[in-house]
Amino acid sequence: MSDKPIYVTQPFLPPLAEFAPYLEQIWNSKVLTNGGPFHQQLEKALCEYLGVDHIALFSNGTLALVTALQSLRITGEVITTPYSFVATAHSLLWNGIKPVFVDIDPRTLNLDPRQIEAAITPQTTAIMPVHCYGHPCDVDAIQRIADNYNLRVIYDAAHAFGVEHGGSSILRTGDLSVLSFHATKVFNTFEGGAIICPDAKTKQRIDHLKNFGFVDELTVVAPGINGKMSELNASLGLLQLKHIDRAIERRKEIDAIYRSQLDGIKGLKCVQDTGESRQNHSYFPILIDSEFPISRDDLYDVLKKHNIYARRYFYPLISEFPMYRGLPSAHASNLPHATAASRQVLCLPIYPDLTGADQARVIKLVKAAARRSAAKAGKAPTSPPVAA
Ligand code: T4K
Repeated sequence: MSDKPIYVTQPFLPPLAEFAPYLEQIWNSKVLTNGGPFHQQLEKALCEYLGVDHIALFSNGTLALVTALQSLRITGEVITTPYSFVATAHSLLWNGIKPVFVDIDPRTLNLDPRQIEAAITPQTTAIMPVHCYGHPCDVDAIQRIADNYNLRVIYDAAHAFGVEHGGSSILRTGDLSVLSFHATKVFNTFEGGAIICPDAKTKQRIDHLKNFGFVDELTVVAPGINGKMSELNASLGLLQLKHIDRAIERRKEIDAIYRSQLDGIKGLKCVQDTGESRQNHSYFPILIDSEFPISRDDLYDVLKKHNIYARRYFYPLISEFPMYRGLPSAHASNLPHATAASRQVLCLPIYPDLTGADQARVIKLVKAAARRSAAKAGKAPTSPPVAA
């Protein structure tokens, strides 16, 4: 196996020389954290870029989720999706809240609003949906239910940096939205995250909560956590913003090539957008069903054997992990669409530095796997033949 490894993603990093002046400034000022100048500049710059009113930066998306729930004093039960990264539900457990899993819409892979009402109980206080792969949830339907039942809505928008819906930021919907700036995300600050909130008062409460609950030197108003973003991460964020449009543009090109090459292969479906007016192409998930000549796991293994590390996001479902599977809502019979998607999904490599040749390697292997296995099973090829 001599081919170089290709991972599901690789962080975008600007030229190192461009980062040096930021580092110099940090070294000279010796202001490393606690809301320094880069932190303040990045909050302002992100509000402008994303088209939102208030943003509170965090050291990662998970602490931002935990704090978002605290800031709205959410308790009891929260309705959420099992088809996500574990951090979504973990943030509920960290707050002593019971997650109630509701199935996804098989077309969008997001929380299905039609299933939410049946899961509401007197203990329900909020809904935590996820804009999975950066494709917006049905925010209008979710808001209608929330308004009817007096529930709060906190979006896990970890995948949704820069995504717009009807010409406006998707982060403006619900009560709060939470972003992740982890290395694997469209916009990264190494580690990082943020809460987007609609008003200054909520932002102030969030800012207290992420700084141990300190209001001033002598006043602590809540048992807050240390969730602050450092100056190093914030300065990188400022630099990343200069490159982000080109990075998303490059993702769009890669996405288009996958679709043109893979769409139409029997048993393989490229997950579609949900009608967003601006996409970010954060992931490239395909669904492999029984009409494809090999299983999703066999395809994963074939790629791995050739040093291509596609990922099964999100398998297993959150509801299948030991700390959740005892919940009544975690039963597979309650979650048929999420269960099916988690067994079919494979996320193919997509990131700005993925070369055309590397992407061609991925596509060729997917097509060849389908063709060879079909031949072995005596089936007709499911895709146009490719050179060996
Ligand atoms: N909500 C949702 C819906 C999320 O998806 C996430 C995170 C969160 C909340 C929580 O946000 P954070 O607290 O993380 O800010 C990764 C990420 O660690 C995680 O951030 C992400 N979601 C999740 C979907 O994926 P792993 O365990 O799959 O990551 P890992 O280390 O296997 O990385 C994947 C590939 O990326 C590697 O094979 C190579 C490449 N990579 C990764 C890192 C970390 C690099 O090239 N460089 C790197 O530094 O979880």
